[in-house]
Amino acid sequence: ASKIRKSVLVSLSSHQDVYLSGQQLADEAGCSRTAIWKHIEELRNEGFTIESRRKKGYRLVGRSDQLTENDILLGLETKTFGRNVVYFDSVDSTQKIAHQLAQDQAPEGTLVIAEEQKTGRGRMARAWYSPSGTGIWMSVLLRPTLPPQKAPQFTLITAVAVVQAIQDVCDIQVEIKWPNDILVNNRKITGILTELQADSEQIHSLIIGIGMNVNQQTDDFPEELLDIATSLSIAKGEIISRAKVVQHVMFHLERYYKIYMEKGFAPIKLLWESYALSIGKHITARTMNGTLTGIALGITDEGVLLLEDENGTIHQIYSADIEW
Ligand code: BT5
Repeated sequence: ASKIRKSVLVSLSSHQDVYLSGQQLADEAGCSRTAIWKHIEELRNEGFTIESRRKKGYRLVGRSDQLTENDILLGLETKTFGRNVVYFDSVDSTQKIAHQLAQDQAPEGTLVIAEEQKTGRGRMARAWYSPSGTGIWMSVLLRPTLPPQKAPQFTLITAVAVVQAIQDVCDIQVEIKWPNDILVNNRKITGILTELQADSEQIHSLIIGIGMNVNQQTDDFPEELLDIATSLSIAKGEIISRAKVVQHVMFHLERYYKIYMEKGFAPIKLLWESYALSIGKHITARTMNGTLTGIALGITDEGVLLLEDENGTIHQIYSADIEW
């Protein structure tokens, strides 16, 4: 049934300037006219605005900004990433669901996405604010054949993909703050959380969580985020299609994942550094083992941050929050 619905949607969206008769749609989808009528109703329930005119047929006039499977699939230009969509109106955390699906043998590229997260999470058990209707809260499942030490690189690969997706859709200036923040005007617009299931030799599953503020306006943020967070819509001054952002993130993530698996981290590292804010700056890094200050020299081929302190000692930092 969902295959027919997709076919109807594709027909309608590729002929938005004309009416298509029920018969035409039925022929293209290979089903009866009665079935078409039922699928049109279903599509309307999913938020598509479809006009119907007697004797003329149907025409797609618009869509609401939803993130259901069809919203994401229509216009998606990937081979595998985001092809299997698991959607929720509300969920505790898409990371948690993706971990479960990883164990249930879900295919690589599976995308778990929710309109709202009740207990969205950041690194080190911090909370990630994920209200309904305005953001993108999603987790992507990957199964690279790599040792677990490579996992942190995926945060950086994802950051590059997100930057390019934002540039495609919104054409605004964004920057990366090592390791997992994407900033606009020095405020956080996206956070990335890479988790894994692995043994000591090999990654079994990588779960990449991406939280993007898209259509929030200033009043929508809670007090404690007012000074540190922003959204694409605030930066751009218009409402942004979330489905389109998701499609572009999937496209670039798939592309960079392929480049990475074929050519290694070097090409990604170059791009990453071109978007990074912190390199060359005097920074403070708060790690689990204490605080370090010095100059951020760059990242290694493993994605580790190099910090040179005032004695000239170079420290390798695997995980930290940085400030400058
Ligand atoms: C992160 O952690 O930035 C990773 C966020 C990952 C969220 C995604 S959403 C889909 C998937 N499912 C999940 O449950 N999580 C992932 P971290 O670097 O630890 O930053 C967390 C900090 O960011 C918090 O302590 C707040 O200060 C701030 N913060 C929380 N919500 C925010 C928001 N919506 N926008 C900007 N900043 C936020």
